[in-house]
Amino acid sequence: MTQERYNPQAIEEKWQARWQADNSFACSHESSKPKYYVLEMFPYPSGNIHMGHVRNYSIGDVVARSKRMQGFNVLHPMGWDAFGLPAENAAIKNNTHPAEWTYANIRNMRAQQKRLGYSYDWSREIATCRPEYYRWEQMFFVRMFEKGLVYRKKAPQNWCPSCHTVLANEQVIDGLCWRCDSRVEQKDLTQWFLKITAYGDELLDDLNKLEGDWPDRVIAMQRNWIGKSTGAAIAFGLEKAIEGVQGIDVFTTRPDTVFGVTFMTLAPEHPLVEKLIADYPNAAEVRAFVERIRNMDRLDRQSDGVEKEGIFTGAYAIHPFTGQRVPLWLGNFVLADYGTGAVMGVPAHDQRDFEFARKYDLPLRVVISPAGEVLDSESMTEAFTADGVMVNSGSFDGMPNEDGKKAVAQSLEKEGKGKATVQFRLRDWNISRQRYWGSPIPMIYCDACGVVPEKEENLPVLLPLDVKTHSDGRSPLADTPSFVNCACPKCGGPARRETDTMDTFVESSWYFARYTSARDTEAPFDADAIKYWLPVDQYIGGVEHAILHLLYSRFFTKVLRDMGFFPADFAEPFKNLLTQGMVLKDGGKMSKSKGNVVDPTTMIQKYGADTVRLFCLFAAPAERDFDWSDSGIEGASRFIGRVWRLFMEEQERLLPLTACAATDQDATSPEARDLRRREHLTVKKVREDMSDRFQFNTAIAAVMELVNAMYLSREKLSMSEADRRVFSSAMSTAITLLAPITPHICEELWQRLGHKTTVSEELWPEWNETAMAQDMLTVALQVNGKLRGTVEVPAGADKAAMEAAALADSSVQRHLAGLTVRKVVVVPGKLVNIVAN
Ligand code: ANZ
Ligand code: ZN
Repeated sequence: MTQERYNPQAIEEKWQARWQADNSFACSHESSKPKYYVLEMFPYPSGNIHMGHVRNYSIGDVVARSKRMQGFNVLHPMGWDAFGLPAENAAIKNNTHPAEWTYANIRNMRAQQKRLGYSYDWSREIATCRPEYYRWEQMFFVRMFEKGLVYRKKAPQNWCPSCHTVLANEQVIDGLCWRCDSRVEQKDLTQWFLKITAYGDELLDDLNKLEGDWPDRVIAMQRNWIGKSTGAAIAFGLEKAIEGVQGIDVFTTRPDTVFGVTFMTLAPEHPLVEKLIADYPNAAEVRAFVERIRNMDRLDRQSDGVEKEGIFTGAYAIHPFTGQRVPLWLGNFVLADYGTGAVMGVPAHDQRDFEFARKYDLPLRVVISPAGEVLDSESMTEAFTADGVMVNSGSFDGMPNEDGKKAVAQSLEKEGKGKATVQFRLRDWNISRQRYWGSPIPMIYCDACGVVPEKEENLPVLLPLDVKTHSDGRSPLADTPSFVNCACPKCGGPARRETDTMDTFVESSWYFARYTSARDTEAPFDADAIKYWLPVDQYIGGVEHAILHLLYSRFFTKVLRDMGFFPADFAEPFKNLLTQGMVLKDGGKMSKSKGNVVDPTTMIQKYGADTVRLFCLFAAPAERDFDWSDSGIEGASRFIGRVWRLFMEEQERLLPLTACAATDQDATSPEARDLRRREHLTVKKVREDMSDRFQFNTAIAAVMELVNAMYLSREKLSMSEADRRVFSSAMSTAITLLAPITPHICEELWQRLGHKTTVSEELWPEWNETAMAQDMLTVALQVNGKLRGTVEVPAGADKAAMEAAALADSSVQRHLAGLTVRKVVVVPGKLVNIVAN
């Protein structure tokens, strides 16, 4: 009899069509079931999905499908992070429109996702470039402006002098313009900022709530990015007064070292530099230094490896305690936008200052001493940064330096020369992009009224689509009069629109909430839907988004809560976070340039979607990287083939049972009890691995063992009704447990079993402790054919286990004393005879 061949293409397309026709995965918040919201980070519509996407979405889909099978009402949506620079670049290159390029890519990628059988509620699909979406973002912006959470300020931008355009960081390659190779300059432009720093403390404190549910590493990165430092602001006077300037403030985390100051270092961009050098003969040299450092990369300037460089300004400050003169220097390592942009130099106790002082021959002054030891500033080879006792510090001498931090700050405060402060590394969020393909910033400039937000009832400010992109990347908005010219919302007079668009990270900061109310045209969110669905129970994505995207989403959550869109007690958007590992090839990243990209579509054509999904989940634990391998995907394919074959070969044995349907009364023979025990053990293992730990790989391995056990039990089980029930129950359990992972073949087999409903609607079985209890057998133990004792072994024990049990028996050991074992004969389930002399 020829057996029907497994044809994944036909089976998968059949079930995908069925799910679509039945709207199988649509959900509503009007449900009495407990909810579960699982979300994968939505993709940028770049053109094609890659293996990293497949892994990400396959993990999400297993979670979604298995939670449904555990009785949850599951929200599992998908959408498109559709604004952004690549669309503009592609449009320039291929002479199309960014919108056309974007929508074509969305169509393509959506079809690929559907071909992978993901259980999305497609009725909630969103694309952030659609006015139905970004109109709400503009409304949030206006409301944030009204609450004082939005402001304008000058900030340096990458500027190409020959293209006359601002460049995104990605368009600056080794300091040169990506198009014309001109050296990129920094140019100050007025930009819009969101005041994320207003939420700095809350963003930091609420990380405690995520402990245990987010990867420790991600929490640490968030903490670090927010970067709260406790210390003091200290005011240094100036030797020569500058009009209107009291002095120069520094921020320090070590006020206890204030007596060790031998110089001060300002950022080259510090606003007082020009005034300080006004009468200095070397002013021109200082200006040249400033120019050079300003054009250095910000990150480079901060990194430890970068050579410290500085220049003397000719000016002096006055020490707040000693009244001594302190030379004022500029230094490349001092950042203009951290603290006050000025640092008190304490070379004996700060490593950077130490290196700086050695390089420019500035004096060291030891003011913290390790207990019972005297440090010699001459012979020090590095700064002493540990704790100790204050010395050379006037009335503070002898004080432990930890106490000194507070005492110095208090003393300064009394004198009006400083105070204890905290400082955040977190900066306000610059959301202005001098780009076309983004959401317009809904602000208007009126000669009479100044800067005015667009009226809410006039939103959205539509991004005009009938424009041509400029080949140099300049935004066409500025020279589109129908866009720029408008009426002032306040006085009705002629006014001009802002032509910058928003950073695309703004769209991705609130999309997770929009899925709850994706088709609402009256409001951004439906209050009931928000209350029911949020927070996201499980968020899944790449660790590359561990800082900014998550931080911005957390910020928006708090802002939207304070605006009344989210419940007042709502704090965090993502309850659990899984950062999945990468899919590598030969240990490296897949990339077009290396030519080692494995294309999901090719793999689906060759093996089917179920096999691709299975391999992505079986290859490694979800957080870890794995290597794409031909043998791995072949292995996954073989396993699916084994399930298919077993089913086909055993069709006349199979009954249309549900999972775990066989009872104690059915499992009468030891073989039947064995298979049923294995069945229940598998249910337990899979449920534990998949519900709390997301150990898909070990869960799959457990089902593989069950399938092996079914192959082995075929000969041992009879065609009695009871044995058929036991076998069929095990088959239904395997299908049910595999359904979230390889849904198509499971639906097909389920239907062929004779079920009228889909396996997607099944509930996962519960395991049964009594079914898992092992049958114990009494085994006779012989030494040279003579009975020397008995031992209890589990019914399924193999030869090796029985031999080991026999050799461990104390009576056997006594009779073997002084003899050498020559041979061990094992009769499974009955007897072990040890031949020795
Ligand atoms: C004197 C001092 C003595 C410092 C000492 C440290 C150790 P975090 O933890 O990052 O907040 N600093 C302040 N403003 C700076 C700026 N704009 N650019 C670069 N460095 C700056 O570090 C704060 C410390 O970094 C401050 O404390 C200051 O150096 C420096 F034994 O002041 B400290
Ligand atoms: Zn006006």
